[in-house]
Amino acid sequence: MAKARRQVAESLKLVDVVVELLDARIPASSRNPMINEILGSKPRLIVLNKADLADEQATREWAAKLGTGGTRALAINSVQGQGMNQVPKAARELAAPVMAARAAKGIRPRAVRAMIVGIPNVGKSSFINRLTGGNRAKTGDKPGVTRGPQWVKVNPDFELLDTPGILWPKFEDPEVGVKLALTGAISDLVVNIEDLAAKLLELVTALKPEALQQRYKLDSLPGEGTETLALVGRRRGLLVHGGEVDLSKAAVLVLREYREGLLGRITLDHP
Ligand SMILES: Nc1nc2c(ncn2[C@@H]2O[C@H](COP(=O)(O)OP(=O)(O)OP(=O)(O)O)[C@@H](O)[C@H]2O)c(=O)[nH]1
Ligand SMILES: [Mg+2]
Repeated sequence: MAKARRQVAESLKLVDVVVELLDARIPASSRNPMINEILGSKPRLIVLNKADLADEQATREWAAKLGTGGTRALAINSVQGQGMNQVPKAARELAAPVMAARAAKGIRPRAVRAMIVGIPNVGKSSFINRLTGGNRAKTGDKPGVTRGPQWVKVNPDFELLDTPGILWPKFEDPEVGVKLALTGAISDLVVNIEDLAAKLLELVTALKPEALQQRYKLDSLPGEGTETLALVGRRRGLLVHGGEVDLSKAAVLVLREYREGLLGRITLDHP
């Protein structure tokens, strides 16, 4: 974690703007709690990525809440590209004061430079690839060609640092840990997936019960996650010998369907 922070701090010196990627389904939980300390006063564009999987109204509220006091906030989908075309313009506007100060000192104009930061799996690589149209920096086929940071040109006025900064999320709060695991920032291998799926079902029962009832054709929802998980497993015929529900298979199914957006667009953090 300390190493990742040091790398971000080093890269920060090279850029005019930071693009902070958050998961639109969990804008609070996917934020590094030290972010303001790490990024300081550098102009910042907050990008709510995976907006296609999040509740639209909640995303609008989050964008309004986060995009204040010199920080801009945009909602995008890095896979399909929705919202992406606003990024270079927003970065240029954020960097305008710095660019003006450079010009006033007689420094030759150059493209606005930005770096991407975000937690694991938030979509940093997808974002860079989509923004640059896969036009990544050439590294050369001879050793010794690459010296210093690699810049990827988005357009003549906007360049991205090729290496995204990884910022670890906060694990201490169990509620945050669950949300990070649900959205894929923490590997399923380090959590109990039956507990995780049960927790998801409890969250969705509270937020969008009709989505669960429709998806799994359930007349009523028990409220207790493991019981709901058993109902889902029975509905889908995931049984072991003796007719008991295979909770492990049911958990894998529910988690996959949530992550693919099949339960609907559900935001787990509320502004
Ligand atoms: N639905 C949806 N999926 C996305 C979006 N952006 C990225 N993904 C998916 O999220 C997963 C992680 O994306 P990456 O771009 O690899 O994320 P990353 O931040 O580079 O991950 P690390 O390098 O492991 O830290 C992939 O399966 C992407 O296809 C998005 O806007 N919408
Ligand atoms: Mg990546």
